[in-house]
Amino acid sequence: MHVTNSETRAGMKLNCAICRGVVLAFKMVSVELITIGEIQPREEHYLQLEQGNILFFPRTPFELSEAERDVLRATGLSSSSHHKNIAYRPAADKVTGFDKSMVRDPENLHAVMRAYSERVLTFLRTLLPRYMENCRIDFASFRPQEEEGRDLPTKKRNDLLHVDAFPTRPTGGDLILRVFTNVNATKPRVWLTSDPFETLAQRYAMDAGLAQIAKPRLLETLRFGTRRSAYDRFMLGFHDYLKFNRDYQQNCTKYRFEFPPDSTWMVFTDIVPHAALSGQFALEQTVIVRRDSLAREQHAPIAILEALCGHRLAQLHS
Ligand SMILES: O=C(O)CCC(=O)C(=O)O
Ligand SMILES: [Fe+2]
Repeated sequence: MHVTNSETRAGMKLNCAICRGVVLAFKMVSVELITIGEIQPREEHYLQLEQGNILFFPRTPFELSEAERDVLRATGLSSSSHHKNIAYRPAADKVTGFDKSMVRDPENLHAVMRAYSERVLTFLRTLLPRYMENCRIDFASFRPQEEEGRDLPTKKRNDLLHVDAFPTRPTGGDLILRVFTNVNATKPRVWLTSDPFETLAQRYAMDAGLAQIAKPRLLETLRFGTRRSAYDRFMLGFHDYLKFNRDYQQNCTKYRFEFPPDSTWMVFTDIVPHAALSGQFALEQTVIVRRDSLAREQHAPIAILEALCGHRLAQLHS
């Protein structure tokens, strides 16, 4: 069964704060939840994701037992911790970012995070095989803190709209696909999103310094080394630019989504501006998707930026 979006809205009490979308000269752009009932690779799943929609599974489509969820819900982050989340690194099979005094059973936590990571990846290989063929497997994370009222510096705040860019893992123009699962027993995870990257870039990329970054200078090469492409420098700056931009935060079009307990959703978090307003206990796995695996390469943020500034911003990974 493939459920349409209007059914999604009725079925999950979807809450849209401002659902008008933005009327561009030629098209309407808005972020939608696309509810998936059937786990089969379909062309439209790729296209929906690349157009800036969220693939939504009302029930988590892979195993995650109550006992495993209990292990997670018994895990905290110390308030003094400088880590935002607990991370799992699949390549090293290591969990980092937790305070031993807060975790009753580190071995169990490790086992649950490894199992989550493996199950998400197996599931993605079935649902989106073309993306997975040449992808890079990034970290998984567990988010044990209540998002509402967190006291974080502006750059690290989750409740401000942003597109993702990782300071320690530049993508070189490839895309950040993230899968989230709400393991809270009773509370939804509440997100705001806004119109996708193309609309955002047309409005703000030049103001955020795209033209200057597109022509790298010697000083910047020395500062960042040659590993960080112009694209990655722009995206890192753009993440902060958006969080500090009052006009954007206050006036952009906003869509509010409530992801209920036991739901799973996936989204390109560098295409879709997002903010987590409230919710506690979410799991997440990140995959870096090569831009030449997309159904339409012109959907990649790098292609949108290159068209805007007229310069190459990174070489394709070999
Ligand atoms: O934890 C969430 O729901 C999303 C937070 C976020 O935007 C991020 O980790 O980049
Ligand atoms: Fe984010």
